[in-house]
Amino acid sequence: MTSEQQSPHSHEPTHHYDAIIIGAGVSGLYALHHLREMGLTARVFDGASDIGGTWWYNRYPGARVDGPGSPFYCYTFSDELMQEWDWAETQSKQSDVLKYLEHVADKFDLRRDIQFDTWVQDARYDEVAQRWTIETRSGECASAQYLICAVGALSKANRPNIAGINDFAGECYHTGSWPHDPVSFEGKRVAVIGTGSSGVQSIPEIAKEASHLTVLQRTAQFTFPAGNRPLTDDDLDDVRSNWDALIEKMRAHGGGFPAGPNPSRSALDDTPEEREALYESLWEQGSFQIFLKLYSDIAVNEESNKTLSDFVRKKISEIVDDAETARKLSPDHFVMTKRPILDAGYFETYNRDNVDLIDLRDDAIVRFTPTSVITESGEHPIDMLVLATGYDAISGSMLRLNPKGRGGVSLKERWDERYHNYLGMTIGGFPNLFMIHGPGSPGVFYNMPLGAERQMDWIGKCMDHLREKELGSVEPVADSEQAWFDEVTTIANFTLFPRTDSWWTGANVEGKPRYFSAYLGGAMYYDRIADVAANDFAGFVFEPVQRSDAE
Ligand code: NA7
Repeated sequence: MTSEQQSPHSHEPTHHYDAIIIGAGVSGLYALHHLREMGLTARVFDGASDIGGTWWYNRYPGARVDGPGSPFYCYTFSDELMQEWDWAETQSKQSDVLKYLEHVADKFDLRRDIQFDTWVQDARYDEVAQRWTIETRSGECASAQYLICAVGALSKANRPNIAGINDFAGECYHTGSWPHDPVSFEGKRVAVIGTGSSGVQSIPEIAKEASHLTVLQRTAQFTFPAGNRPLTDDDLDDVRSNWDALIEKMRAHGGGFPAGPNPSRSALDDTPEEREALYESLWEQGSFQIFLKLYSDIAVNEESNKTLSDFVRKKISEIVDDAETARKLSPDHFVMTKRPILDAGYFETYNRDNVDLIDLRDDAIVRFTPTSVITESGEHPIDMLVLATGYDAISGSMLRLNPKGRGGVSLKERWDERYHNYLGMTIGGFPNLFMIHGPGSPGVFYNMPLGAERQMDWIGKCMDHLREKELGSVEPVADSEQAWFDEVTTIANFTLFPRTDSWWTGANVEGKPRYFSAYLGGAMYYDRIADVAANDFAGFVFEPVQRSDAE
């Protein structure tokens, strides 16, 4: 018997639903809407005080969409929603995305089925009742046939374990749980740890206000100009009048963008001059479009990859005045194999007199004191510490929930060495549990609102199948999990991605299993899951509805 088995819920469930959804972010909101459309009862639980998930928490200065530009980072299920919403900029700022989600919640009256400020601390499957019971931190219990985990791929903060960090007495913020009240950097000496998307977006903004900024960089990053600009009425009219065709294009594209496939030629097919001209024009244009118009083999061929990384390193050396700083800022991994970043004047920020860069590879942090950070080269007095140190990504929030499946076995036990799953949505031994953007799915490699809709639509079909056939539970068999792992791994190993330490490979969190767990097959994923549904949900095992003796 596991330790989890010995601590059953303290209360009986007081509320019963068809489905419980954990998380009121982009995925959870759509899940609720879709289940209602199916005529099912559903309740959403979220620890935050309002909707938004990642867009609720990530309020750091400079926070913007750095994926598909607006208006394509959005839901597609309602034409009316598209027609009536005015996006302001191509790379929407956090507050605009949140306003959009608030509008969605109002328009579809979602809040009445969402319970905020409610942290779900336990979820257990009852094999006899074929239902999940969740328990909240305040001891409230509820049950449902289905558990939808919309817990976010980038939700559990990764906080560095550095000597003395808890003794630091100044203000300290993680970008992923930024205060709601404005934070002033005015006249302050600020240190930022981390140069991923959050660091790269916030560093130029902090530098404008702080008296001094020290950036503590562990890994230099490839970042590209965001090219953010206001959207004109013509831009929006154009999108609105072609919306159906654009949705089709997004659904056919590997990343869920309204673009055709990348040019089908290798970087090595062009002359150095032709390559330079292409890279220069993409750099000039900016935005995620850069990645959609690159040669097809940048992420799979070392030599092709080097042509682009050399180009970016050259750009860094041109932009950054101090040669030593430019050297420190020049990444040495394969470009694209860490999350590509879009920035607004990131490299230029290092030309400011009030900004210093410390390369932790040459000058490691020794410890924090109440008033400073000490690195090998000396002490740096600071008033504020910003942790832009990212997340225990992809698997972290599922493991934090740690549901208990058949026999009381916990997810932590099941996922000890690998994130066993089938289709990135289901887990053997955890019947009737579905993940959105979980390990094994395209997740963060896909336009996430669209990906959430498409996964949830499939989950709805699976639920329909159970209803029609009067089945009580569904879960994948071990062979389909193994085959799915092989498929995910084979596709990933065809690329350069697994060869770089990143949060995609679990390398950013000590003790995490180290392998590439996202499905990189692009649009093929949606064909795969559609085929499974069309073949009576091949690879799954179903149980009939259990009848109690009294019935
Ligand atoms: P990321 O991309 O994981 O970036 C975190 C950064 O923090 C990255 O530069 C890390 O270096 C660095 N880091 C993490 N832990 C430490 C410690 N202990 N010491 C020094 N530096 C550290 O997170 P973001 O929040 O920026 O972005 C997450 C995603 O959100 C983003 O990709 C978008 O999809 C939206 P490393 O590279 O691991 O060496």
